[in-house]
Amino acid sequence: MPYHRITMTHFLLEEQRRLGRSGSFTALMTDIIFACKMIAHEVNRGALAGNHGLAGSENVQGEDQKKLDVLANDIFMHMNALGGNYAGMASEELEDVHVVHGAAQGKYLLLFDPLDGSSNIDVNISVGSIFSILRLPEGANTVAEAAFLQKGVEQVAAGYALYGSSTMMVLTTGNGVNGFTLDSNVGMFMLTHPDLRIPDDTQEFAINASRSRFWEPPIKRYVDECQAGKDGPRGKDFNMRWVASMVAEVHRILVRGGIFMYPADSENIKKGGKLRLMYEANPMAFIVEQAGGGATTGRGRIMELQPAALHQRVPVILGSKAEVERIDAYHTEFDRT
Ligand code: AHM
Ligand code: MG
Repeated sequence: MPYHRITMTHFLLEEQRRLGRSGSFTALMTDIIFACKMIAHEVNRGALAGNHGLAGSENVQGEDQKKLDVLANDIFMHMNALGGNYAGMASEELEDVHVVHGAAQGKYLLLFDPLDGSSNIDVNISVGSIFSILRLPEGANTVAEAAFLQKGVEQVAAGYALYGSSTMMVLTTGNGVNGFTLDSNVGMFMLTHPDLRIPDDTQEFAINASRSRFWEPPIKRYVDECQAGKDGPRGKDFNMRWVASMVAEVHRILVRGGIFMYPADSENIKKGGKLRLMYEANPMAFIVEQAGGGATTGRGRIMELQPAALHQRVPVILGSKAEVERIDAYHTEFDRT
């Protein structure tokens, strides 16, 4: 009976009561939920809305922006500024932090990637929005970049919206991970995936194998061993996936286990890696760890890195805990020799 389900708003209110949290957290999540519903609507309309293709501009990372990157960013900025819950925001699509002005300046900072995996938009493959919420540091009277440069372990909440065959939101506030599916008939997210836990046992890995010529030996060793299958050192066959959409990959791992890797390699290391620490790696690491998995650069826990810049990039390896520990061990062994 679908109408016996718990809505995301009621879930948040219940969690607020249970954990003795203030109502402001529920309010700020409401703004994010609105933004994601609007982006879902635009993504779903696809070519009908004339939203496909390039915007004709580049973002701060020198990447071509798609029309939907720009639109999703505008929606996220607008909806989250309206509620007055945030003191500042930072986005993959904006070079500098955005200070939210207004009488009731909020206590939180919002970092987001409004539309991750946007190379998939024009081919109708899943994309998503990723967000990370931090507290405005005590005594910070200016909302400059420095206020945002907090370690991942300081995150108050993190989540993503997945615009896939159904629209979902997955959220952690540091108390497990819960998934909600949008019932588009009534316009509400319903709790469908309570207490998501990443299965320990896995036989699936995700990596962009076209970059194998650039990989470091520990990554090459791990992938070679997976590919060797039953007759290799792992003694079992593995399967491979690559959606090129991190939200979709992380979601698959939350549901059926596995590992996702965008490691440092000899080519991307000049920039520090491919994925961005503050609005891609940290929120996903928080979610994955809260679901019982692990998240590392190969040489340390992602959430313990001290960020040096807003758009900093990092190597990312996350998923089933035993696999993450194995890859860490391969790096340690390699670095020792
Ligand atoms: P984006 O933020 O510009 O969309 O880039 C991030 C995406 C991730 O979602 C995905 O894992 C990766 O880039 C795909 O990279 P590649 O093009 O090398 O397959
Ligand atoms: Mg991105």
